[in-house]
Amino acid sequence: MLSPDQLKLAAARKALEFVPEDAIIGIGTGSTVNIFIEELAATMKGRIKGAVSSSEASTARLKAHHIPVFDLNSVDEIPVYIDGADEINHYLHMIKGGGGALTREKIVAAVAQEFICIADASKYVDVLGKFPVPIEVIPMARSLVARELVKLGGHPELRQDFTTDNGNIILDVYGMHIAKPVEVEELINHLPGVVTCGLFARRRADVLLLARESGVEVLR
Ligand code: ABF
Repeated sequence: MLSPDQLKLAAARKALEFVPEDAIIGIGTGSTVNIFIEELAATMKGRIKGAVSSSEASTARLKAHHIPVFDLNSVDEIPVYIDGADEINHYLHMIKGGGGALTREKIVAAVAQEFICIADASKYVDVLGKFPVPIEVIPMARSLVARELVKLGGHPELRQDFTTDNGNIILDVYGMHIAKPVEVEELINHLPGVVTCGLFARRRADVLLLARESGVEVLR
């Protein structure tokens, strides 16, 4: 039986096949992406121009491997964005942000032509919502947003001792019934004080590289 890290490695290696040469690619955040960065550095370092990163943590890891990191504002196009997910459904809608980098992830994903999600089979679900939905909130709006989320049927909890790369807080919302991810994403994103929520439904993944015991499935 393969370990979780072996499954992540299998998905990460498969993702290398989607990386175009000489391009600036988007890089997400998390333990699966960390493995991807190691593989990228080992096999393709000189063959890409560099990366746009979705977090300080990934930036540090890329720089440690001497992979050039570009400011998104200086980049016109990103052919592929490689990132993990906390949950992903059959329509390739995702919950992301367990690592707290959801806003920058959503920004880079919005620029990318193709979003490649790398995940092991434990992340693949019929209905999103068992994993709490992370929401980045401007600190002064914490109570207001929490009250509104309760009205939407959620149970928000402040992520303790955590500040995002943008200086904000995270509310993790438990118990949301997410039958219609696009609608729920829009409802939450319209609350004043919300920077963005960790539902990636309006901009879903284009390709899911799903690592199973039997191999990596490519789902579109
Ligand atoms: C990131 O990857 C996050 O949005 C999500 O929280 C995380 C999944 O992490 P891991 O690969 O460690 O399971 O993109």
